[in-house]
Amino acid sequence: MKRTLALPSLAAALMIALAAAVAVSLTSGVPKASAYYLVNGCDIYNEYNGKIYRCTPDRTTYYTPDGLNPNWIAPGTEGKVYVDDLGGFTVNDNIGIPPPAPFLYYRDYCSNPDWLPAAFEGHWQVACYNHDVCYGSQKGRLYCDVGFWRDMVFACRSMWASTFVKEWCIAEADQWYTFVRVFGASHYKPRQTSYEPRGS
Ligand SMILES: [Ca+2]
Repeated sequence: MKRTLALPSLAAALMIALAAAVAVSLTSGVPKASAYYLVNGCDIYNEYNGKIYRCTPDRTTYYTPDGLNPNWIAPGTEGKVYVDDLGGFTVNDNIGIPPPAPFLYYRDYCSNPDWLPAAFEGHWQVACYNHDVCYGSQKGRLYCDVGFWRDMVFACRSMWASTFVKEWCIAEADQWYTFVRVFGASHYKPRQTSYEPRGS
């Protein structure tokens, strides 16, 4: 009987050793700087998801997970943009669209599915509200999504928390940004009333 008990623990020890070896081989090629900030003091090697996030040149935010500088995406991008009477381009943000409802701190503006990690949802309510308002105002879906990323990152960096928690926050913001890029299109509709966004 003692032998049958010993075998699983030996197998477990071997698996742990194997996992450690794999972990070492995976991380050995990743540049690591002290305190996880890379040479320019702004780019980060994110310990939580193993990705590197590059600061924008003005250092106000990071490039999106799909490599865009949020500050370079103009209103109207990937949205409905019309040519006006004078030949210029306008975004139809105030053509028949009622103004948005004000932000209410006790509402939940993040309509996230259960399977999406949401440890920082409480920090992103303003980001979610702004994103809803932006979609409702038809300011351009990509423009709204990169703004959402910028708002979430801002909230992560503003938190009173350890570097690791901030990196965890940015890793989840990455997932949320990817989520709105993939699933946001059907929600990109003009606001119908001034009770929107409602939240829940
Ligand atoms: Ca929610």
